[in-house]
Amino acid sequence: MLEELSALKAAALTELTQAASPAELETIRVKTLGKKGSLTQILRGLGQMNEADRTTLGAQANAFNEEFALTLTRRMEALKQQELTQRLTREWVDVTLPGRPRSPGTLHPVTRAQNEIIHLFTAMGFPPASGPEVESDWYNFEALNIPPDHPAREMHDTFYLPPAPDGRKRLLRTHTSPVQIRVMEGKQPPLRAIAPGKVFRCDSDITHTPMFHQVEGFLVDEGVHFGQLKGLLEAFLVQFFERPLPVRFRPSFFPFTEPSAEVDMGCLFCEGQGCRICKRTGWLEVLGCGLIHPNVLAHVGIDRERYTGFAFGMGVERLAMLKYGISDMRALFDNDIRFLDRHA
Ligand code: 2NL
Repeated sequence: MLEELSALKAAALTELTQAASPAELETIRVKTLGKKGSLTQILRGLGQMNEADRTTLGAQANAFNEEFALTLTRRMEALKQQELTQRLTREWVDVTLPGRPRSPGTLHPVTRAQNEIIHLFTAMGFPPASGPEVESDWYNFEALNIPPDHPAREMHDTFYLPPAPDGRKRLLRTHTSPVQIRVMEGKQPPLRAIAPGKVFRCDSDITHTPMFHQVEGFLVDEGVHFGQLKGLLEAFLVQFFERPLPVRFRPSFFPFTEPSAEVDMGCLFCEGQGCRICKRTGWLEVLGCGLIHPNVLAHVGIDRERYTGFAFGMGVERLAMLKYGISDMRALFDNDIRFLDRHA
């Protein structure tokens, strides 16, 4: 019996040292100390033995039990440590590697130009106003003294939408003037605002896109005259282009202003000498303006005998191109990330 126990002990301890995983250790433990385990059987058999045998065998069995438990614990620790070392090698991460750079993004040149225009006019007392992009014929045309047979009203230029449920004509605004009509209607002078926003025209080639941005502005009060308009627009251009500039006003025509003028500034690229960009004229056309037509004032309920006003309008894409030296307008609409990064 003693020999059997000794052999059993040797075998069990060898098995423990050779076990390759915690799971194998568990199998050996059950085989030895489980309900039907080899050592368990022997301990159970002690009861039927005489006292002398029981004492000798019992002592040996207890020693076996203790050594087995100790070896099991040590081996378990060793295997766990080994497993951890293997995982640490396998799942190794270099936390000192630099991250993949990600571009934070920038504002589009048109947005930056528009923000700057809004900033400058706000500083000069013209608060920004907004209004719907889907408009009625009245706000976009009639109130602005644009007669039904005016070329700007042709299908060619205006995007017409299906009529409203009440049958009224609907269209995409072709300028931001309707916003200014909405600011004026039902109010009395002094009034002033700027109207930045998207406008839509059914026109598309290298210099025209069906959607573009405009900033218009107006002022109505007693005694408003063209000299104030000139001073305001000159001050705006010098600040926007951040340099002293010659500015000239050429007579022109708009149905909603009388008199009307187009505003040119000295070419930024050749300083008035004449180049491709100014088509050899030395001048760049940048604005339209005039004194608000009395018919327009009457349409919004302002006394056309007592009050006068001025108004102006500019294309934001064109001003952005001149300010940032962009020669092809299509670059503003392609959304090529390399172009946008260059103009950050
Ligand atoms: C241009 C010319 C202009 C206006 C816009 C306007 C608005 C009202 C009344 C009278 Cl509510 N006028 N706007 C006046 C003159 C010129 O824009 O070249 N825009 C890009």
